[in-house]
Amino acid sequence: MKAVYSPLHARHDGGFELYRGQLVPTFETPDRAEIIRAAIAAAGHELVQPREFPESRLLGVHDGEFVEFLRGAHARWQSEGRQGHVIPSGFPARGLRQDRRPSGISGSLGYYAFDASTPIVAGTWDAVLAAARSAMTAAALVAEGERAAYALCRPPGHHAARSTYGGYCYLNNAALAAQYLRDAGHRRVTILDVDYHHGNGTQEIFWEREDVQFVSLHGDPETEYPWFLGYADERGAGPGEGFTLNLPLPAGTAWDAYAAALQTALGAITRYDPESLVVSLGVDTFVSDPISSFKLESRHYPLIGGLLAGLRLPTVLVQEGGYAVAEIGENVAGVLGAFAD
Ligand code: SP5
Ligand code: ZN
Repeated sequence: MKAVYSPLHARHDGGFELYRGQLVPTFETPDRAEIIRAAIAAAGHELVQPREFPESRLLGVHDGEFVEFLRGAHARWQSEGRQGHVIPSGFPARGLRQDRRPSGISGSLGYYAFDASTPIVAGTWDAVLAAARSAMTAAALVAEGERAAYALCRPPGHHAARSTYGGYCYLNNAALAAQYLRDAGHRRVTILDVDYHHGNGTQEIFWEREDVQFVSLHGDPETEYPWFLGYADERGAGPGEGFTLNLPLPAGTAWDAYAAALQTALGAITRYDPESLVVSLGVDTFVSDPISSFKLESRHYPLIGGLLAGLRLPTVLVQEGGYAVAEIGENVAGVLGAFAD
């Protein structure tokens, strides 16, 4: 299949995240994308560059002032004489005001970010925009008739919501792909999120919408990031009630229980009867992922691909997480390969 890739991803590099009491280099590194690129090229997928899009496309999913904040945050941090990377240090938790958007840099950061693991470095915006364009290009290819297309997005996107960022995510690539398909005339679109972590941003963006179904398999937020969303009782609201489905699974989940939950997800998608599918494709469900706790093995990713392809829907696959770098290429290529057969 066509795989959309931009070398601009590599400009997002060198950041540190707060992890268990220490500032450590981010797990989300440029070599992830380069290893995926090599593996899918070796498997015969055709690499294509992202297209240009008017930036107004971003506003179908994101708040305009949020986008401007992300674009300018690093330059502003530097112009105020600060060193290092842009990392927030305080958030509007319970009891603090959430209706104020402070004008200062620290208050703005706390307002827009929801964790301290998502640094902004000098090249972050270039990479973020390239990833968003990659997802929309893959959606355009599918809207134009491709059976499936893959966007090698880096940084990932599913934790980013309308006006918040975190979880290594800045703009929501999968949501932009789904909105692109809606704007191209697909009446109903499903986003299936198989990343280890709940796609809280995607869920929030489509929470009150009936035209985009959100279905997610993920580590139980009682113990797993992002902790504050992704529970089974979250089902959407207003016109969107019943169009969000969360299937949290316990740490340690291996293939049999995972496959059963995936069958439940596929059943819900079939009942919704969408015109196309967007897959938030994280492979941090892999047994040796350094920050996750499922036990899938490399031989299981072609089985996941086969089950997804079996829906027989035009499909956009969008790269999300996966931090076991040595195996990330094989695992992603395993999913993609099932669509060729
Ligand atoms: C896109 C994506 O996969 N983002 C993940 C961001 C996770 N960042 C915080 C990780 C905290 C992990 N806690 C370790 C729990 C070990 N069981
Ligand atoms: Zn993840």
